[in-house]
Amino acid sequence: MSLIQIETEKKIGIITLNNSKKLNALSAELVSEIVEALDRLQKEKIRIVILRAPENTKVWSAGHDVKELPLKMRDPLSYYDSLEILLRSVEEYPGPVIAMIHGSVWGGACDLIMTCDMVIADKTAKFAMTPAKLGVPYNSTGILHFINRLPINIAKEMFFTAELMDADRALSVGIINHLVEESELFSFTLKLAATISTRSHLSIEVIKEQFRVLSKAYAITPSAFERVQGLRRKVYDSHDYEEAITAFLEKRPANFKGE
Ligand code: KGA
Repeated sequence: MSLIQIETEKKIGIITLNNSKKLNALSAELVSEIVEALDRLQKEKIRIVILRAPENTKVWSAGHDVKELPLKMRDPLSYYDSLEILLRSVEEYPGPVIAMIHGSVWGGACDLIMTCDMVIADKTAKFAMTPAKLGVPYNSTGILHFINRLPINIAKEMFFTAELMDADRALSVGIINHLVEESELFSFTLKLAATISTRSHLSIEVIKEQFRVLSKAYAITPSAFERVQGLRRKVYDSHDYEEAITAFLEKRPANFKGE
């Protein structure tokens, strides 16, 4: 059975994450369905996609499937990790991908909505960036998604506290483009997409690609890159990483030692 639903309405693609039993955790299986859906919509020349969860869901997505993260000694967020494949597929979609948010958004799913081109939400929306809860050395492209979107002090607060940020604050710091009534969430998002669909697809496709290329135009030396990877490795080789993943699986708080 499919973990997502795909519809099209007025040449707008709508992908609904529909695995509520697993709180839409971004498992390799769910991710591959989303990536395939994006490929299919692209082939059908659908120029705008809305990414949503079912109505009345409490959790939009619980983030990376923690049960699929390596337990120790391996980079949990390397280039071919399913989350990373999904983020690149959203970034490279040749038209806007709009995140429509009702409910809480955790960790990798928070990175996903930061990677989407726009975010429309209602008051139930909440956002938490959780690697420090899980002892995860977040990856550099992921950090960059937040640097590009938020003031650095706000991004740091999200990463350092791993607390949920409510919809009003998320609007004020710029995570959310529009905060709308729950009853109007879908109609508002669809109307925004419909407006965009009257503009030049070609122009929008190229402008999106320019934003993508330019927002990544940070040159670092090979040794700086290797240093960052080395620092990250210290984290995923640590007691704290193994302890936090084990604690999640055992449904208990992690006991961090800082080593
Ligand atoms: N991955 C895998 N399983 C998950 C999961 C996740 N991210 N989140 C929840 N589950 C499982 C959970 O173990 C339980 O399984 C079921 O979903 C319902 O969750 O039925 P089981 O086998 O026991 P639960 O906790 O009972 O539901 P709840 O009480 O309604 O609470 C919902 C929330 C979302 C508050 C709670 O499940 C939660 O805190 N989940 C973890 C959210 C999180 O921290 N996500 C970040 C994942 O890390 C991540 O994306 C990265 C890469 N990162 O942070 O660096």
